[in-house]
Amino acid sequence: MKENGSSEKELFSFLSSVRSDDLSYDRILSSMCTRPHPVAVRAHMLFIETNLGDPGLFPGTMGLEDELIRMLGSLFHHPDAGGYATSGGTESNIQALRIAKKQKPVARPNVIIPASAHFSFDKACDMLGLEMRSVPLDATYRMNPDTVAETVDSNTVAIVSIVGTTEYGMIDPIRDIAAVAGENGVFFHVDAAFGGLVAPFLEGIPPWDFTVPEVSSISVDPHKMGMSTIPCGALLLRDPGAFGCLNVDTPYLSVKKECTLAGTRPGAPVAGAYAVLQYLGREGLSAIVSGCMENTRRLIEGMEAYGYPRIVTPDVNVATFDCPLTPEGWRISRTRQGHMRTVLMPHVTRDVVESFLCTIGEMNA
Ligand code: 0PR
Repeated sequence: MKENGSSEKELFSFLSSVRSDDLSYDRILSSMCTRPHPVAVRAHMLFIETNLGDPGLFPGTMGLEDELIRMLGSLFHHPDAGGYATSGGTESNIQALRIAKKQKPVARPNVIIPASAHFSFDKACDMLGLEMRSVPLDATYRMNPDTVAETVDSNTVAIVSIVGTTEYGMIDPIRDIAAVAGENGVFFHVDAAFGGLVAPFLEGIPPWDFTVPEVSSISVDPHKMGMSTIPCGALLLRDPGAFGCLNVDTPYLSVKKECTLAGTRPGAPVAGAYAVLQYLGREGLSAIVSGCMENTRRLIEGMEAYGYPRIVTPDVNVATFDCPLTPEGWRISRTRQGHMRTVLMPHVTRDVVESFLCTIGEMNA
């Protein structure tokens, strides 16, 4: 640190130049985050100094968090679900597995996850001393309920399924896996970090949320398809009382117990998430999801016209291709199997898709 501070002008000219080293979302097809909605940014700034780690000091913000959870709960057909705003899918998944483990104290606990699971489960299992049983997917890149039934045993504390897989955009057969969880009395966590704000607005998706009675918990991230400011995730529990097993005493705070993983928690992104959901409503969110799905179909059609077939028809706005190209000026990613992976976020508009297809066409010529 310098002895004497910089001038504001000098400082911000430096910060602007650093920021310009970052890529612009315009040409990013590899991210599950997007430019936050303007109302999210405005709400975020209004709550910039709030700390939900000591909610008694910020009762207004705490009420907003409750309201956010209520909105998400009712979107998932259980307005009375318990929940809190996390820093994202990783924290939500860790917390869900902590609860599952505490609910079933066995000597050698294991968790069954699909091979498509996000790497946050590796972290969670490592931290919690859980054996991670990763089961292979079926030919459609979804978790296979029969394989889950063969893998579950008396030491299984949780089964995890995914709504909107990170790499291929698939929705697991939640009802069938729920049946296995139910028969074995096992905690069933649905990771809808990405798809939780997509699936409610799609036609013809089988029930996957709290309407399925065996679903114990759901992760959903407003900072992904909710266009909130980063970081805002949420963990919802069917039984709000189940959070109690995580409580620790916080004697000198304004509340005397805390079940969250983080201590200090920003209220600003919670306000951002609330603002987007309230401002857009179901109709607005549904229109955004329709646009993203339409663009996903268009990209698949365009890539196939150039001879690069889809790997699978995705349930949500993630498209993957058998395509070895590295399109210059664009960011795409590669799945573990080496397939080209694109995420059709709201910033990937129809014009962006056409421009990307032009690049592919030029490389193909
Ligand atoms: N569960 C699922 C299904 C996810 O896709 C992700 C993240 C998580 C959990 C973890 O969420 P957090 O990262 O919020 O803790 N999926 C993205 C991924 O790994 C996250 C991401 C977003 C990565 C933007 C890169 C990026 O530019 O691809």
